[in-house]
Amino acid sequence: MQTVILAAGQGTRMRPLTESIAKPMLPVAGRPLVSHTADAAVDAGASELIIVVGYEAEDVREHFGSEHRGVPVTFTTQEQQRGTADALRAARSHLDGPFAVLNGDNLYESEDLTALFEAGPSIGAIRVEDPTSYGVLSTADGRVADIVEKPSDPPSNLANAGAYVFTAEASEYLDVAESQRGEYELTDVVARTIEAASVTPVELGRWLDVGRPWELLEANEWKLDDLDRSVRGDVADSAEIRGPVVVEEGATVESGVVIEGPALLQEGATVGPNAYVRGKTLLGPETKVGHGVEVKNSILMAGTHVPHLSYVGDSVLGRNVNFGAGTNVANLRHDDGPVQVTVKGDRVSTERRKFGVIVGDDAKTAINTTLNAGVKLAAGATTTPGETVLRDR
Ligand code: TTP
Repeated sequence: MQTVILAAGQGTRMRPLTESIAKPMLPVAGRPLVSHTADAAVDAGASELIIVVGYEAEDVREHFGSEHRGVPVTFTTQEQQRGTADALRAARSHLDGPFAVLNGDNLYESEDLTALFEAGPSIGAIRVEDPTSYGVLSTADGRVADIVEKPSDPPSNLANAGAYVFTAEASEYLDVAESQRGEYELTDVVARTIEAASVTPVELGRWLDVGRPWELLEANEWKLDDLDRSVRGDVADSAEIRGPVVVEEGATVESGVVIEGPALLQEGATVGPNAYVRGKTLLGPETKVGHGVEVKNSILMAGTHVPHLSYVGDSVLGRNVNFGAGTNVANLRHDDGPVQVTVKGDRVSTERRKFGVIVGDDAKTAINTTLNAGVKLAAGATTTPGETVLRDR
C-alpha cells in the first residue's frame, strides 16, 4: 500500500530544538525520528513511501534518498505549512489507489500498522484514560461513526492516533474548508471518508506523538529499549559496560568509566576518564562526556560537549552545545510535582517527576552554571560564570 508520511511541519512546540532542523529529523536512539516511522510502515508492507516535506526539507531528502530498506521513496513538497490536509494535497498526484497516511513525528509498532493496513479503510486509535485533549472516536457496530475534537464528554476512550488507511476516493475529498484555527485539517478529510465508507477502528498497542521536547526524550527511551548490546568501539580495560549498551566503532570509552544500559554511543563519542553514563542515554556522533561527569536519561546531539564535572539528567541538548565546567542541571522539584515547561507561551506540565532542561544548538554555559528543571536555552544562548538560570532565555 502507498504510504504517505507527513513531514513538512515547522515543529514550533519543539523549539528551540527545531530552530534549524525539521522535527522528524531529530535523533531518536541514534536515527532520525521519521526513520523509525518509516521502518514501521515498511515492516507493515508499505509498497511506496511518499514523504511530504516542507520546513527544512533538504535534510529529510538527503537522509532517505530514493529508497528506504528496499521500498521506493518519493518526495513531494508542501510549499507553505497550512495544515495536514494541505500537506496530503501535495501528495495527491502520486496516489493511485487506497493509501495510508502517517504522521512523520509519530512512533508506531509495526504489528499495529500491519493490522491497520489489513483492516483499511481504517483509523488507528489508542486507548487513553483521559481523552478530553484528543480527537475521540465514537463507534457503532464496530465502525467509526464520528471523531469529536477535544470533547468535554468523550464518547469513548479511543483517541485518534494519526494513522489512517483511506479509500482511493478520499483523494477527491482533500479540498476541505479552512478550520477555525486557520488550517486545512486531515480530520475533515476523515469525516468525509467516514460518511462515504465503512471505516474500521484499529486499536494500537503502543503509540507516541512527539510534539514537545519531553516527548522526544520519551521516544528515545522507547527506542533505546530495543537495543542489543554491541561493543565495537575502543573501551579501556578498567571501564565497566553494564547491560544493553551499544558502543559504535569509532567511539571511545576511557578508564574508570561506568556505563549502564540502555545507552548508545555513536561514532566519535568520547566518554571519560572517570565518567558515569546512566540508562536511556544517547550520546550522538562526536559528543564528549568528560572527567567527573554524570549523564542520565538524556539526549546529547552531534558535536555536544560536557567536558568537566557536570550533572546532566533527563535533558535534551541540541547540536554543538558546550557546558562549561561545573554546569549542573536540576531535574526534580522539591515538592515532587511534575516539572513544567513553557511551550509557545503557556506553562505546560510534562507529567514527569524528573525532567531537566532543553538546550538549543550552539548554546554555551559558563563555568558553574546551574540550570533549573524545565528551563529552555535558545539556540546560541550563553550564561555567565556562576549563574543560576531559573527562566527560559
Ligand atoms: P503537527 O504536530 O500538528 O504540526 P508540526 O509538526 O508543525 O508541529 P507544531 O504544532 O509544534 O508546530 O503536525 C502533525 C503532522 O503533520 C506532523 O508530522 C507534521 C505534519 N504537518 C505537515 O506536514 N504540514 C503541515 O502544514 C502541518 C501543520 C503538519
